[in-house]
Amino acid sequence: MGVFMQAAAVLMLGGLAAGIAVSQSGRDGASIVEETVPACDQAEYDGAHQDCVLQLANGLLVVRVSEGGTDEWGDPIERADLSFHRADGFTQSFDGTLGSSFMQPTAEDVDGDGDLDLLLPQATGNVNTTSQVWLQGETGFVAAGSINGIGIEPVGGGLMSVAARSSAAEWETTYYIARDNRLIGLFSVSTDFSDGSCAVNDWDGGLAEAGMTLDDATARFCDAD
Ligand SMILES: [Ca+2]
Repeated sequence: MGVFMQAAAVLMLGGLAAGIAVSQSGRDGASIVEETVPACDQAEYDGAHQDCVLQLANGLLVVRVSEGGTDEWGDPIERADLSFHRADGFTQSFDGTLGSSFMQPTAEDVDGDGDLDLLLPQATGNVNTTSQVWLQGETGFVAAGSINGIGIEPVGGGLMSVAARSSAAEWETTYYIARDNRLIGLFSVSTDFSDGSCAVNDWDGGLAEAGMTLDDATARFCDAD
């Protein structure tokens, strides 16, 4: 697929129920093939991901998947060639990876700024998934780092939470902010439902950066019922 270019004008016409019609054009501009690429939440995983499309409020994000070798544990890595076709004509091409996870690429507003961001799953264990996070800004998507947990969501004030299950009854929720489009972990909250214990763990002054004292955070994240 490397020699083909996406025809953005045609991309914007898609929107079929099961997927989105995508035209591939050769370098001469002639349309060579038209195919229907599934929406990512409809795509299949059989040990490898397939090409898929994310429909955003402001455009389309096309994910092209190819083999990318193996990681240090011998698990397969897939190369993800991404192209963002914004409705205003802005386009961006960038490379990510996908890994051994049945989770699909998703578009979610992880930082709560109103723009959909991108999560690319790298590996899923018993419960938690490691994902690359790409934040969307005016210049498209920027690699912001990786998270491990069951998901990431905005919790107000620019904070994002990533809850990870560490055992049957124990959860570790890490709170991040984005600084220069990089996720920075500020503090975490350890909860054990077997004995009802809960503790806030400050990370190198992160609570102060979030504008909270230990007491504030404990009241907000541990004592709230
Ligand atoms: Ca966002």
